[in-house]
Amino acid sequence: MKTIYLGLRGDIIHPGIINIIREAAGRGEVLVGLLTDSAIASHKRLPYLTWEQRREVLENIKGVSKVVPQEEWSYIPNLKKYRPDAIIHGDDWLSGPLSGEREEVFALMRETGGEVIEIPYTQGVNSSALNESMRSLGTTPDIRLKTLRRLLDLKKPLRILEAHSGLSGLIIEHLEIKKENGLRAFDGIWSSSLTDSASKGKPDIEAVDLTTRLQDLTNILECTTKPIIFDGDTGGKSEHFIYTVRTLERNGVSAVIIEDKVGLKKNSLFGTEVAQELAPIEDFCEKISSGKRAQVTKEFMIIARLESLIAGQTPAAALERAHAYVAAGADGVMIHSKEKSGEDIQGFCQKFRAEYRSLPLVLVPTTYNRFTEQELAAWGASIVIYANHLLRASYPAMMKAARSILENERSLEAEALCMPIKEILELIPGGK
Ligand code: SPV
Ligand code: MG
Repeated sequence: MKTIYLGLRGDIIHPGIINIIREAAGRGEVLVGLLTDSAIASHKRLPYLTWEQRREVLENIKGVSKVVPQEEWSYIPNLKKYRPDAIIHGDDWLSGPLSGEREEVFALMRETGGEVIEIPYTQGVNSSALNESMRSLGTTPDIRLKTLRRLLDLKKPLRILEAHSGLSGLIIEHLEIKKENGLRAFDGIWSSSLTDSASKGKPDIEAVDLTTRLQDLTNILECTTKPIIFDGDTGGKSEHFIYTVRTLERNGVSAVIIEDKVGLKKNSLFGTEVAQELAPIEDFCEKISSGKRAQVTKEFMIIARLESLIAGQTPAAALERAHAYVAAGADGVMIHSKEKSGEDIQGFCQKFRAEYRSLPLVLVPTTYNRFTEQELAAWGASIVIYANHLLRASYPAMMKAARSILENERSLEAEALCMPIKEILELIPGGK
């Protein structure tokens, strides 16, 4: 009996997949190479089902003999490992992003004397289109909440961008660019206190109460499915923080980040002469552990934000606080700085990673923005947050249009600065 290799994502089973399994089974034993979460995460959005769940489904489909993990996006390592007599694929890879894979597979199979079977692609159904329509149906709070931890296990660093409205959330949800090694997209959303308050014309001093922050968050939740990290400011009093934690969990938020400042909170990037006062270590630890005790799910994360560098202290002082916060139950730490050189952050990361090999470490490179994500990951970053860029990009664009209307006493000239009405209607689901 010949062995026929079939590489699959297997998240959404549709008639096209049943067809290719049937075709393969007619030619021999079907060995399914089931892509692992990390193989998929490098190219496409994370599957809805875990690898084990997907394996269980596939093993029970008629015609499948065996399911093995395919750890890489490329078929090559598994073809070398299992040496099947043939590999089967839909002819959709004749052109487009998979054509490179096809060439590699042909070359290898020629070398090993194996066969490449191409069958006509089942028109009208494919996983990508189904994935897209599933996304439009949304997600559940439970699935969304867990996604951040799943992603943290799979790739570094996670790329998170700030949203302050449904519209900005839609950009993060849908924007993808094609790169040589697959599609590139954002992994999740930062709900920023700075941009949330600024979009309301208010200062970033915890003046926007949690209820109002959550109303805005609801707009983002309603039109997105990606995981959300919530900027919890100082977290308020421990007695109040426990309610915040539960409310965020109920809404499907994956993590809250709270900062160790006391008194009237000012934005960390604000150029004040007077340094913000840091919370006594024990008080902040108590807040973290109250939050941890209060949470209902095991996946929700409380991340402790260290403001030591902002307050003019050394990386060593920040590390001392990190020790205490982790011991109090923090699921990760964020280290912040407004130093452009990035030296202080790098110094902290080095010390931190020497002690905590895999504990999530969050960086917010607003000022030290010349470092790429890969460089920050090499320092030890698990998550990179672009904390305010959509709001800061939108304001000058709005100013330009407003100024043009004032200058010209009509909107003809401003038209070129604006997206066409048709496009904005198409952008919003159900808007047409
Ligand atoms: C925010 O986005 O509100 C933050 C990050 O807290 S920062 O503005 O850099 O302090
Ligand atoms: Mg903030």
